[in-house]
Amino acid sequence: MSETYQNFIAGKWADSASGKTFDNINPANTSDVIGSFQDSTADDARSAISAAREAAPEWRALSAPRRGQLLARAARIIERDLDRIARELTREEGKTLAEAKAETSRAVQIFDYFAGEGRRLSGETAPSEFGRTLLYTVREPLGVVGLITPWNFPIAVPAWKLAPALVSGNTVVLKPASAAPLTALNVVKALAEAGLPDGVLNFITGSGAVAGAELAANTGVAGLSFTGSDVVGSGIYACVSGRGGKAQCEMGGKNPIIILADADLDKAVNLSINGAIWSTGQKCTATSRAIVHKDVAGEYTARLLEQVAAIRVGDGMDPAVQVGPVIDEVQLNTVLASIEAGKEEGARLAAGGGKMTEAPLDQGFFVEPTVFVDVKGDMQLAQEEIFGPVLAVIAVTGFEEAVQVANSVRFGLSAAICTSDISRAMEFADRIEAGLVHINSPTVGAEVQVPFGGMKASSTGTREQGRVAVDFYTQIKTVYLEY
Ligand code: UN1
Repeated sequence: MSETYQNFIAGKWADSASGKTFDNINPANTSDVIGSFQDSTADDARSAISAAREAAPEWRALSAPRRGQLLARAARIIERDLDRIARELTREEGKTLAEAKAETSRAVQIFDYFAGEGRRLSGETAPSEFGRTLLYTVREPLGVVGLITPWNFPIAVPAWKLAPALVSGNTVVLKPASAAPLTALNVVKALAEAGLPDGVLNFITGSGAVAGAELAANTGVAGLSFTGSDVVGSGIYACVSGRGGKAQCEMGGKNPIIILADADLDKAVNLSINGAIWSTGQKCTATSRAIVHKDVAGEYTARLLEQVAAIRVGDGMDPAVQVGPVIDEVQLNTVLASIEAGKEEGARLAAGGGKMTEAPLDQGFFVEPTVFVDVKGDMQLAQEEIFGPVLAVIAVTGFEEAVQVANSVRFGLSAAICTSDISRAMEFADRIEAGLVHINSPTVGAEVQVPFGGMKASSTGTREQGRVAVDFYTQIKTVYLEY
């Protein structure tokens, strides 16, 4: 019998008013049911919002350093339980245990970083034009914020929204993606154990179209931070900003790595595989286009294919495995459809391309690491986000064409270049339309102490992480004091 998990509202565990649940399945083995979660209704979301509203005055009255101390305590609890949390993460999301442990450690770092922010949540003072006047600003919380988080980083993304939201003095309703809700629940439990007062953090599971939509539409939710697909994010942004709320959406990417003729090709191959294939390509920061100088494209591709052929795909619990499954059947079909479309539009499939059917991989949603060559920049394969282990290799005549191809997509999250020419690298940093720029490092990865986010269709609203993360979760009040 698998366990039934409940919503957490006003400090109490509760069933949904719907009386319905949905199953959380292990993507590496679909007969392994991790548990049932509440299929929450709009009414459940409204109860969670009311609980958050009620808890708001007391929470904002607690000083920011004290709020920070609670986050630090939660960090210690996650650290204590890291092994179990990471195992449950792998079981529900599919990434390898090593990746799950690294992500859980990242959540610890995030809570520690924002714990410190409790002592730095400062405003500014300015000279007043008038005498005997103290002119200063303070940061105030928004009130109730809604957080809608994705399945692909089921602990890091909830952490990087929760920590700045809470330290800034907001109360929260968190709705994680239905494909990986247990890990978010583990974070909620850690914060409750750390002593977060009842109602400060409320947790509901269920469909984005019902519970998530209520968070977007409800005027009691002053701010909503979302990470997920482009289509859903654009809808949320329109809904929240349309009613005068504040919205922050982190959405898709179509991230390139440029490989110039002077690049260290072994390094270029490693960076490409790291960005495109690890975590099964299921990162908004994943590399999906390798834009390679024609003089080295043949050699780069040969070395890439050799490495790709050696990748071990399987259940992420197995320490020998390097790549886990995709998250579910819908995603599997989306990835396979993108691969088919790539073949139809004339790209040449050089590795992978199919579902893995050999036992025991037939029990899960496994896709072969896939490489396309002879890709043209305007093909769908080079334009649309795939969110799977698929890399498109595009040959170009030089730096100019590389930058032009790199920028010719609607997204602008992350971009990398591999070169030993520092001037070219800096010119790339100047001209690339991306919020995250990597020089001789992969398109993936995000350190907590610096801003994270994209340009163009990748992001709307202010940046996450770093000191600027609190910009979204606070509003500034300017005070004139004449004495
Ligand atoms: C990373 O590259 O390690 O949902 C972080 C995502 C991003 C996080 C990427 N918000 O994929």
